[in-house]
Amino acid sequence: MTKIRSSEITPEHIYISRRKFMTGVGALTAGAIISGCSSSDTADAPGIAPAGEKKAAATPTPRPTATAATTTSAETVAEVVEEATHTYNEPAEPFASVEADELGDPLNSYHEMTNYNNFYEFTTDKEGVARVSKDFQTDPWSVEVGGLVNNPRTFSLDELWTLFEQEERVYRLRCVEAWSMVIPWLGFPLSALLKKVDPMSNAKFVRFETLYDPEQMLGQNSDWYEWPYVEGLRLDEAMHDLTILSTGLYGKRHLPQNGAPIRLVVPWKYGFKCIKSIVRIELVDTMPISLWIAAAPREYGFYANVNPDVPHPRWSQSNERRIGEWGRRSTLPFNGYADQVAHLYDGMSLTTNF
Ligand SMILES: Nc1nc2c(c(=O)[nH]1)N[C@H]1C(S)=C(S)[C@@H](COP(=O)(O)O)O[C@H]1N2
Ligand SMILES: [Mo]
Repeated sequence: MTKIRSSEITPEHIYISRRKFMTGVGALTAGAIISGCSSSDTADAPGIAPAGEKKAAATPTPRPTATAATTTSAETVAEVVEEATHTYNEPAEPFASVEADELGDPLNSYHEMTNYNNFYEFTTDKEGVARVSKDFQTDPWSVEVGGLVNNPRTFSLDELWTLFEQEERVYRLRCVEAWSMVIPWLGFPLSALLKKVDPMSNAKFVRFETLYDPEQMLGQNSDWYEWPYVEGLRLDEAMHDLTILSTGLYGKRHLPQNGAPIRLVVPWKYGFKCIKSIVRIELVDTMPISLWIAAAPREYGFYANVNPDVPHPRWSQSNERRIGEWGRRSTLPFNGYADQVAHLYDGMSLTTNF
């Protein structure tokens, strides 16, 4: 089969490889898109090692050869996703249609993504989240969408899977703690959901809330934070095509530790914006106060755009540790998505609006 350089498929500097899946009929439209998000660790907390096997130390990876629109792997991933969509059963094996992101960085393993997590509702021990959250009940589930909208609506889990075309998006995830991963998410653009509820013209921000259930989420019994976890985006950030609601990863529906059954993914921002296990989405006219802003306003801003030039008050953000690699790599402005998103902040100081 013909290999096509990604640069020949799309004009963007960052090409996105996107696979679309028609959940209703299983028809496959292979578009050219994708790009990755994700990930994490506390480079600055020595002694914390990611779970999972180490990948061989970063061998230079060739520029990605893009997956043309008609490869077998696209069909395979479509089948896998269709099965997950119709039955909510995960496919036996984690599956992704590509091996690397658009920069050529290899995907992190399924094991790494599901065993090294931040989910403070369960525990602050990254390697303990998977165990502690194992029995978290995520079905039935519904997401209430309201506030300044013309068509407020509550979506069932089933509707979230069937009303929206599920896509694979490979994104880098960069935690504010200076670790990162490359993750093949499943999900759909947040804009698709927002269009269904029809935001009013005075809506300026989107506010997201995680489930509050201290009996299941024992971390919510701690007074250190104001629960439930809240995050927010400006409406134009929320409508940007890179912003997705994610229902799974590696072709499988989410496990509790990754924010089952549905979580936000905004690849150009620090990972804490990617709020997990969402139950409420509200369109509002004032900037939401996130859990992190409430806890430490000098350390965590509303925008939280990945920015190597603005240090966290307690550590540098100029470099990061990719989980599974030895050594460190430079952090890219907007986590490598500047060409697509920098314009959203034209005329704003990225230092005062951190
Ligand atoms: N509700 C909730 N969402 C959350 C968090 C959390 O503690 N609670 N942690 C955030 C942080 S700091 C990061 S880095 C990412 C980690 O996502 P992952 O565990 O799926 O890699 O989730 C974010 N979403
Ligand atoms: Mo994070």
